Amino acid sequence: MYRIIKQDGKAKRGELKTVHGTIQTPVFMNVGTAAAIKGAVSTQDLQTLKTQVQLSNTYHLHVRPGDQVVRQLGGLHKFMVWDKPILTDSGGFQVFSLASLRKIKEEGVYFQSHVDGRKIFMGPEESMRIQSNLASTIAMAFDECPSSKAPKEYVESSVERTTRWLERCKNELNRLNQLEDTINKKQLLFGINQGAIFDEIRIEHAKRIAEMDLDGYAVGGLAVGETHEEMYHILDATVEHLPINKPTYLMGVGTPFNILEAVDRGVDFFDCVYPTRNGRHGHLYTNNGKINLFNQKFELDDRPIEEGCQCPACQAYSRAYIRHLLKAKEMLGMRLCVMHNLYFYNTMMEEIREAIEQGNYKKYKTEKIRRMTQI
Ligand code: PRF
Ligand code: ZN
Repeated sequence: MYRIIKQDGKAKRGELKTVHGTIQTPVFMNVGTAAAIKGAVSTQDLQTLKTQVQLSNTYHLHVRPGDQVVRQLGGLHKFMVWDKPILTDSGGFQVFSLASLRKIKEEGVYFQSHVDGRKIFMGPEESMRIQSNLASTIAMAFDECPSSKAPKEYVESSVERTTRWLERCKNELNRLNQLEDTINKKQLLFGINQGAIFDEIRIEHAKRIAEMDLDGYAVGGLAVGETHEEMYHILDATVEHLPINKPTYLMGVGTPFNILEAVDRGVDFFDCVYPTRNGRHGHLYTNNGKINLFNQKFELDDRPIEEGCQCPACQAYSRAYIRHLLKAKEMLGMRLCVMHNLYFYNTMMEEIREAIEQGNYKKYKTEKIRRMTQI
């Protein structure tokens, strides 16, 4: 059950109660694609980094180790030793970005595994069965994410198929949730809005899926090559047609700036590889902007990554030392950087929630952006 605690303009401060605990929103979900946070960060570490939700991927876990393996070991929570909520993405998007030789048909998608070239078929029912085997807290609907450059006629027919797929997802998950040996019988389903950068298609699709009474609604198909202005425009047009009393999730977004803007347009959930991927490359987020620890100027810098930061990296180590670790390709270097970045994101989300509660979100957003862009 989702409830709004406070609204400030369009910004929502909410909470989603699940069988794995309550999620305070707006929230950033930490990406552990293959049931692992890249950068040697453990689920125990995540507890100290204020992570509320972990995100994993249906496609990756189906290919390796196999969702049947995870199921036999008691589900993803037990497997990775994480008792808080987990959201699984449906596989659609990853199939489109990773797999080769894919063929999209009404029944689903035929493709070759990026690991061993094996031929695989995945449709709405398969995606739901895999996610049910993984026993995540929230399952995502199986969708197609058309390119931001796709012609309007293609996007129109693709979105219609995604709607039919959503109905099939809903029916299949309902069935699975009633089976005796299903691990998580309370698995939630979020639908996904698509429509590339065409307002009318987005709005009509939003209205269609809003009627389906799902547990939450995602806006997919953004941050795939369109401009930031186009993304904000689509959010402005679309989010108001999704049910306000359900959580809204902007998939795969984004920079701290994107998150601050999207919260202001009513988004509750986010996920993105930026903090982990950038951390592994020594790119660090601070309240005074991004820094690159490979830069020569940090060679003798004995200050922490960010003064006052309570993360495990900043509590103990200097920029100079972490820079050395990175240059020596020591795993600890990446690990410390990823931990700092996740802590930065999760702390920003905490500040966002606090600002909405106080009713001064706009002021907070303006000030945060000003600080982060000053250097
Ligand atoms: N669909 C799904 N997962 C996603 C996306 C999508 O459109 C995106 C787009 N940014 C990220 N992850 N299923
Ligand atoms: Zn830190």
